[in-house]
Amino acid sequence: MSTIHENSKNDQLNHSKADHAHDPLTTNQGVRVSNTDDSLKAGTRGPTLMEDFHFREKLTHFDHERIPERVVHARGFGAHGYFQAYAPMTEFTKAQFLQDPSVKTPVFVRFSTVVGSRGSADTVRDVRGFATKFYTEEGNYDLVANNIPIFFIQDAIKFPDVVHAIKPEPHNEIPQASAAHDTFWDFVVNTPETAHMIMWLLSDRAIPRSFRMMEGFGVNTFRFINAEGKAHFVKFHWKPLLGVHSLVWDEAQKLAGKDPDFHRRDLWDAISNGEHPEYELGVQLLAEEDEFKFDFDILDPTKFWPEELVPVKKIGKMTLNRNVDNFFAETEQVAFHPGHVVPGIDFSNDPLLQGRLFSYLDTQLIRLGGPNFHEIPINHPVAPVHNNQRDGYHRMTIDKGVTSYSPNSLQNNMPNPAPESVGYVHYAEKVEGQKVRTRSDSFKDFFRQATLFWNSMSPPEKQHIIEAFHFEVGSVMSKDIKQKVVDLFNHVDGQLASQIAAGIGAVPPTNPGGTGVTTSSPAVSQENTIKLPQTRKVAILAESGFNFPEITQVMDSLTGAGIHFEIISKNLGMITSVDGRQIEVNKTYLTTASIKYDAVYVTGGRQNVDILLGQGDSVHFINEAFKHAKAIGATNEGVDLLAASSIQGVALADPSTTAQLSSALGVVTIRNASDMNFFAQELIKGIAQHRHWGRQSQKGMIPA
Ligand code: HDE
Repeated sequence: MSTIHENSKNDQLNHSKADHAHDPLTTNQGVRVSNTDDSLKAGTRGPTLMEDFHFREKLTHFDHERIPERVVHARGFGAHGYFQAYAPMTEFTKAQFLQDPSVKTPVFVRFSTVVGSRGSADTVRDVRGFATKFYTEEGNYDLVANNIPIFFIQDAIKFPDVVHAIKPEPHNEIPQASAAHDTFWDFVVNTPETAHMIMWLLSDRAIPRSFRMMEGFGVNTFRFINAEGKAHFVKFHWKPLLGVHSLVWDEAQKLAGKDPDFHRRDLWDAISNGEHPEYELGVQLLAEEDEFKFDFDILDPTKFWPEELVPVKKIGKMTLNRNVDNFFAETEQVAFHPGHVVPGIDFSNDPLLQGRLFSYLDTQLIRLGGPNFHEIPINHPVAPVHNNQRDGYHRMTIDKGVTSYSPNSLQNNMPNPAPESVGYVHYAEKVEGQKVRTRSDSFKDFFRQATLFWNSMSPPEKQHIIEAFHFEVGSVMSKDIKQKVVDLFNHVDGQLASQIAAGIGAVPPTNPGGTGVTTSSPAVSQENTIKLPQTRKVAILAESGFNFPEITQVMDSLTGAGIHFEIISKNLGMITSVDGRQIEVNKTYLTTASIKYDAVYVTGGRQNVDILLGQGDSVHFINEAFKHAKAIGATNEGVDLLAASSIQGVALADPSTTAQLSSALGVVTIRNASDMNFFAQELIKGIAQHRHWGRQSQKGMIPA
């Protein structure tokens, strides 16, 4: 079988106008246009004439530029890349793209939020979509995943209900991109199967630091089928090589105003810088005979398979290495569908998955204007397409010949069905049953895994969940709904319910409840993730009067660790060191803020620090970074700015000591030192930690 090189898809997608950049402007009929700035008028001050075909065509096309946004996942951002398997997966699946480690299968990924409209902010609290299209040599395979491994509901027939409840309320279209309102929580308290998903939604998972630092989960149970027809149940995972990291809520909210494009900018910049995000594809495999081995139903999409029970086997790696050329043509027009599978991948009877198999094609027919959207370059497979489907809106293919039916003898019945050895053959699962509209009893445990998740959280993660309840449910108007939230989560954990009640003015449970589950699943806590300094971003606060060797030594060490930095100053332009050397400023306190960085460094120099001390913005920058638990470093006189801030509970380097490093809770300082490398390495360690939760107790005291 021929090998597909990622470039072949790239070439196919690259029929861009850029190739004709020097050709003159034309109409859509190819007629050259000599003036596109003035409409055709009867006299310079007279009326516009109907016969101005260029004007009419230009305006008509513009008037029709928008297509309906996706009903959910409207705001998204995509990138190209490739996938490579680690080793043949022949034992479990015959899918070709999972066999040969030398084959690079082209992919397109679209990350998204679920609830907000196309123009909403990136950093809202929400589930993130993580949809991947593999352009395999056997046809397109779509892994349409989310960054949370479970879902709100168990049956797809309830999807319109949960989406209507969480979307802005219908009478006033408020609030945008938020679950913090009455209709959503009304749905939750009346739908106890949502309890587990709510725990995840109110956890740090719903405010990721970056698309590059997010896991992906196929959520539904699928099947792998090998060449002998043997099946295994399978759950899909994406594991980012940079680890799983989140923002804090205050930061996420502020970013929504100061940089609504925070996540898309982060992904775009990383790929442009050659820091290609990588994710390992993992599978949890379960033999058919083990279907009933667990105390949850493996077809229930409100349950995950704890990794400690079913380990994740890493089977390949995806690298995202190319930004799109055109957002609309690629990211907006891409159409994913969990039903786009290739031989070797099949479905289970998960009732959410079964419903999804209907919905995606249906919604795309209206969104993309008819049945031919598979011909749009971003959706077109690299595998050849031959069938008897014809016509319809926007047909691109010019089909030849007289037959568009089967069987036919005029063209030897072509195109002929493929032999079973290569064609898609559905898994011959035996199915029997009465037609019923009821749910299996095995789906009726709504709370045990919610408790398991709660037990698995570290103390700061638990605290964040409680604060999220206080914000979300605290924004609900109905006292009755607020009380019912406490009652519902008392089924999960009595202490959790009491803590929720305390912040929202509700009555704590008289009989603290729970499920009795005492186990935990360490793999779901982000505290146990990979921690690296690479690709992190540091703000360097500096004004004229800094020490050139001091700042450049720190900058060099950061660069050496793969960390980016920006110089932030009162004004754009150049700042001058004590010995007259200049550095260019990247951002001012107006064009950026601490929330856009992972860490902050204050450099020394008496005059520099005296200016910083006189700027409320500089002090606020430090306070905010401290409150958000980020690494903070200062050298020499720079430590004075930290001393003047509201930082508490950590010792700073003493002016009387020489080159003695002080480092606690991610605050790293040194005075009277000439070699900065020692300091920089300690700061880099602090940056790699992502956040320093030991400051959690001081958080409430910091005015920022
Ligand atoms: Fe989707 N979902 N969904 N979903 N979904 C859509 O399809 C739907 C579900 C997911 O970047 C829609 O083309 C139903 C789970 C992603 O273009 C729509 C149910 C998971 C994306 C739809 C679910 C997802 C969508 C809207 C059963 C995680 C964005 C636009 C309750 C595994 C793909 C579109 C992109 C998009 C239906 C639940 C992931 C309406 C009926 C579970 C990542 O067809």
